[in-house]
Amino acid sequence: MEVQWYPGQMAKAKRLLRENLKLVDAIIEVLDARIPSSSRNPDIRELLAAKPVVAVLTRMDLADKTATNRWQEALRTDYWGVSAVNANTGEGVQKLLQLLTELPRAAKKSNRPVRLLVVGVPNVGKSSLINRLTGRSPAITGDKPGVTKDKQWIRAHERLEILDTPGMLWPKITSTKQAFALAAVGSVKDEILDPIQLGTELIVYLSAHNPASLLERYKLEELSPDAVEVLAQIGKKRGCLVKGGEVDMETAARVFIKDYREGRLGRITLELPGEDG
Ligand SMILES: Nc1nc2c(ncn2[C@@H]2O[C@H](COP(=O)(O)OP(=O)(O)OP(=O)(O)O)[C@@H](O)[C@H]2O)c(=O)[nH]1
Ligand SMILES: [Mg+2]
Repeated sequence: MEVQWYPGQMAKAKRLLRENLKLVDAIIEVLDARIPSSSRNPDIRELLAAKPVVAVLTRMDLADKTATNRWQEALRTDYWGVSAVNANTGEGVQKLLQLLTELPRAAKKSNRPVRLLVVGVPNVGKSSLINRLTGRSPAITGDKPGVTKDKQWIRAHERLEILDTPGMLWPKITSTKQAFALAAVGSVKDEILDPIQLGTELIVYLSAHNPASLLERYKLEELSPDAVEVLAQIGKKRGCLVKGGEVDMETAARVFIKDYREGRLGRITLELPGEDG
């Protein structure tokens, strides 16, 4: 999990990104399949515009299948290519590799492999994806003419090399809805979150969009319109109690958020194409 972002850090991240962009032919922007819109960083659009960008939706195993298909379709207008993967198991990675080998090289005459940089907001699956694409093969150094010497390239395919360090993008938070989405999937620092607030917001969202996920997971008879009450019921079911039988609300909220993040409530996407990000 990344630290809180300050203007100085953002400027530094942007500078590093600008430097690394010069070295590559194309970019992979990693997005969380449950919040593809909120996990994009619009600040860097114009920076990336010079090279082809492939959107990779990670955590497809945690997202609604139909929603992921719709997102892939919708994102195709903005990206050179779009793919969805489970970066833990490798599902979808072969298809992505196939797509990546079709990328054009910036320097047409050279015979070297296509070079890629992976970018994305914190905790979105950048490192997992790089490991999946490269099969953890040993890093190869890029000390060839015209390439900065201290960069490590990892071979992903005979025609592909990936820069070993991903580019960190800061979450761009412009609305409470977006703050909620990024917090729900774990891309903002947990320490700056109020778990009870996030937990109750997630309950409000699920009560409206997917009440069955709550009813089934926690074996509830019905959902109270009061999210705090629902959180207390969840805490009871999950054994988050303090002496005297009272529910420990903060622990209940943390357990509930973890349940969502790990897919124990089902495959639930939090935003759909066309909604305001
Ligand atoms: N279920 C599931 N979990 C994933 C997937 N991709 C990544 N994860 C998990 O998400 C967490 C974060 O993954 P990382 O690869 O470390 O993410 P990152 O973007 O490199 O994170 P930072 O470097 O901290 O910004 C890990 O616990 C991964 O196992 C996926 O496709 N499905
Ligand atoms: Mg990482």
